[in-house]
Amino acid sequence: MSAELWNSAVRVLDTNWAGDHMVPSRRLYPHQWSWDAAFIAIGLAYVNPTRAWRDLRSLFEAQWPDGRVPHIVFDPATAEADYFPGPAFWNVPAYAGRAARGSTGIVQPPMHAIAAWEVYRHAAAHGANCAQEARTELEWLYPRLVAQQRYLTTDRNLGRGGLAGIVHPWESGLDNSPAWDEAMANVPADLALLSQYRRRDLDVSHAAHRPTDLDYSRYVGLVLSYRAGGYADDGLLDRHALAVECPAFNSILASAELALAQIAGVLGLAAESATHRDRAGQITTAIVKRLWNPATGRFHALDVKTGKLTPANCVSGLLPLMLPDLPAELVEAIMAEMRSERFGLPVPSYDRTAADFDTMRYWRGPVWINVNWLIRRGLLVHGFRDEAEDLRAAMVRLVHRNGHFEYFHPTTGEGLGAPTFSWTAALSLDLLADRSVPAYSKAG
Ligand code: 9WN
Repeated sequence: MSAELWNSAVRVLDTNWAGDHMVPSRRLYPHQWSWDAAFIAIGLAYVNPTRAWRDLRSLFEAQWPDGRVPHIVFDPATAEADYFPGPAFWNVPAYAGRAARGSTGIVQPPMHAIAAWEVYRHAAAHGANCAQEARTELEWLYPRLVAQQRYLTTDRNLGRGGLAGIVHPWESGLDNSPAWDEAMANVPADLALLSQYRRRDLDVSHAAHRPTDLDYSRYVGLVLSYRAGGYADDGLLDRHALAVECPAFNSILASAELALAQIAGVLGLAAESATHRDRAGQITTAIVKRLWNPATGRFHALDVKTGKLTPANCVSGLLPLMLPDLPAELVEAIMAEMRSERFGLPVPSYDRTAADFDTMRYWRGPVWINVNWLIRRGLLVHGFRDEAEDLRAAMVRLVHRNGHFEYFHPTTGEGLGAPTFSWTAALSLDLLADRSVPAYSKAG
C-alpha cells in the first residue's frame, strides 16, 4: 500500500509543478497559495528538496516591504478568467521591484518557518550538496520569516492583546468555517456584487460544496474595503467590517516562533533564538487569555469588533494543542473534546453534532489532511503517541482508499473538491515517512 500511495503522491506533485512554484490544483487553483506552499514543501523535502526550496523562495520573493506574505502569488501565465478574484480585481500596486497585480493583499497562516525547518531537517539525508543548499536557503529565508512574524504581531495586532487579527475569512485558510458566522453576520452582503464580478469556482466545482452566494458577496465586499484603503492596516479596525482572532492562526504563529528559534540556533544566532522562544511563550499566554472560554471549556475565535468570543465549536479550537507550553488542564480539555462524539479521528472541520454540520460544504464538516497533520503534531508535542499513530494510520488509509483529494466526507471518506490536490499528496509523503519524533517536545 505504501509504495502505491507514495508513487501516486509523487505523480500529483509532478503534475502540479509549474516551473518555479506548485499550484494547489491545476483547475481550481491555478496560482501559488501561501500556506499551501508550506505544506507542499514539507512533503517535497523527501523527493525533491530543490523544488521545496524553490517554491518557498518564489513565495517570499513576492513578500511586501511591510513583511506581509500574500495569500496568492499570481502566475502571469494564467489568464485573468481562470481564477476569481484574480490579479485585476485585487489591483495590488507594484512593490519592491515587482510588477503591479502580482499578488493579493491579504495573508494566510504563517506555516512557513515550520516548513523551512522541516525541509532543512530532511535535506541532510540527501547528501552534502543538499545540506549546503539547505543552509543557503535557510539563511536567505530567515530574515524574511522574521519580517513576516513582525508584520503579523505588530501591524495585525488589531485587538492590542498580542495576537494577530485577520480581516478576511480567506486569511484563516479555513475560509467558510462556522467560526466566522457571527462576525460575518455584521459584514454587509451586497448580492449585486456577484453580477458585477462573476464567481468562477462554481464552473469547476459543485455549488453544494462551496460557500454560498451570500458568503461570497461578503468575501468580495471585504476585499473591496481593504483595497479601498490601499491594504493599509493603520486604523483598519475602525473602517473595516471584519477583524477576528483565530485560535488556529495564532497557534501556528506561536509555533512559527519556535521553528524560528531552531533556525536561529542553526545559524548561530543564540540571542535571537532566545527571543523567538520568549515570543512563542507570550503568544501562548495571549491565546489562553483571550481565546479560552472557561464556560464552554473550549477555545473559540474572538470577534475583535465586538469583543465577544464566537460560539461555534470548530476544529480551529483544537489547534492550540500544537503549543508545548499550554497548561495541562487545557491540553486535557482539548483531548476530551477530540475524543468525544463531536470530533473523533480523523478530525472533521466542525462539531459533528452541530445542527448545521454539513458533510459536503467547505470547512463546515469535511476532513482536511493539513489540519489533521497539525493535530497530529500537537498530539506528538504532548506525548500522545498512540493517538498520533492512530491518526497517522487513519489519514494514510483515507488518502490511499479515496485518492489525493482536497478534502473528504467525514463519514464515508469519499474524496471531495479538487481530485489531485498538492498538499494532500505532499503530506501523504510525510505521513508515510512516519517521523514520530516530536519536533518541539516539552523536553526540548
Ligand atoms: C481562497 C488553495 C486554497 C487554500 C485554502 C482553501 C481554499 C481559496 C478558495 O483554497 O481557499 O483562498 O478559493 O476557496 O480554503 O485553505 O489555501 O488550496
